[in-house]
Amino acid sequence: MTSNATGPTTGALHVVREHPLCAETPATQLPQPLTPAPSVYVRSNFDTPVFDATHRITVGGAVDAPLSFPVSDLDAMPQHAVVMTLECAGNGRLGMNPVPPGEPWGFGAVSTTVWSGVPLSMILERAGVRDGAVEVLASAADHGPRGDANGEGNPADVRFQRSMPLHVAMHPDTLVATHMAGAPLTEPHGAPVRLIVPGWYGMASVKWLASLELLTEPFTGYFQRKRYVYDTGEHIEPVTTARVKSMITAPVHGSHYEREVTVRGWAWSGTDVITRVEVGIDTGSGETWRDAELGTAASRYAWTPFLLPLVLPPAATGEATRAVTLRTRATDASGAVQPEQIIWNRLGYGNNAIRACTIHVVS
Ligand SMILES: Nc1nc2c(c(=O)[nH]1)N[C@H]1C(S)=C(S)[C@@H](COP(=O)(O)O)O[C@H]1N2
Ligand SMILES: [Mo]
Repeated sequence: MTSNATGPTTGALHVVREHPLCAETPATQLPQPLTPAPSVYVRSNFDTPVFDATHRITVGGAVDAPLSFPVSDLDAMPQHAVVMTLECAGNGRLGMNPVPPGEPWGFGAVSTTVWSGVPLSMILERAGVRDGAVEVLASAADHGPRGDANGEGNPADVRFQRSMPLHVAMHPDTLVATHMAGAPLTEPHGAPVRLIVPGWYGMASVKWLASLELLTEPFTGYFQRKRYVYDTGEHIEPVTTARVKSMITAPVHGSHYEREVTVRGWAWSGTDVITRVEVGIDTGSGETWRDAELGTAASRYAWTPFLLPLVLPPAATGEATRAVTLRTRATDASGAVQPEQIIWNRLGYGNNAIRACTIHVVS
């Protein structure tokens, strides 16, 4: 199991790209139920926008009464906190073959933390959603040139914008968030205000939120139809909910262990709760599967811990070590199971395939 992309681990983050900042949670921090705030992964498409203290959020489109209010107004509204595992749709891209274009993410573009702020539904209700509205479009303050926005060789200035269906926007856990891990958002995570969309891959959680617009037709902008889409070559579909997935955090791939080993890790799904994690154990004579014990997740949207203590056979006579391959397969309550093979797509999103971890048993 290669746990991280290549690149330096500078302090709390494992940097994949410096400008704009794209950085993974280091493998050493992934065993934590709540990722320490400085180690929450960062994915930014453009340089961090500059806000002034008077930053206002506007709400328009198919509403009864368009709104414009300063971010500070959010503090006076009812607050709601959600513990959530946030994963970049590109997490695990390096595991694909051939590796698709895009940020070279290893397996650390996933973190779990507490997000808090005001339910988006409250703001939309204040504006009054009109009949006929089907989506909410969130527009951010960051933007930059994209070569493929208007066809080949015709770069255009593109703003970060994503939409979601109205029912997702109205879900009580979808937030206009101002805080992460109990502290005001830091710049890389979208200060002063961002969306948090539980159950969806990270791209829906628009940072540096500037405006909300109720649409009567589905949005077809760049980040909805050209990026964050599953492109199979024949068919293009926007990326939405996070696929069922699991990750072994111990033992560590490539390391040496004594015969008693406890397999531990996390399983999560944007669709429903985790109901089963199986561990595939291959000590050299074929793989056998055993059910791991599930622990309690911090919330419906947070990863579920699993563990399975094992006593592994010693190295064969004359051998110093025995190679043991471990794999995990998670299932959620909707019946979704991690696939054996990667579901390859041109832009490399949603890699939730079963992954192997090989260890060496000494004695
Ligand atoms: N405005 C804006 N919002 C954004 C992005 C961005 O580039 N600009 N990146 C998205 C993606 S792809 C992910 S995975 C998450 C990452 O959130 P984080 O950096 O707080 O971990 O932010 C999303 N929101
Ligand atoms: Mo992402």
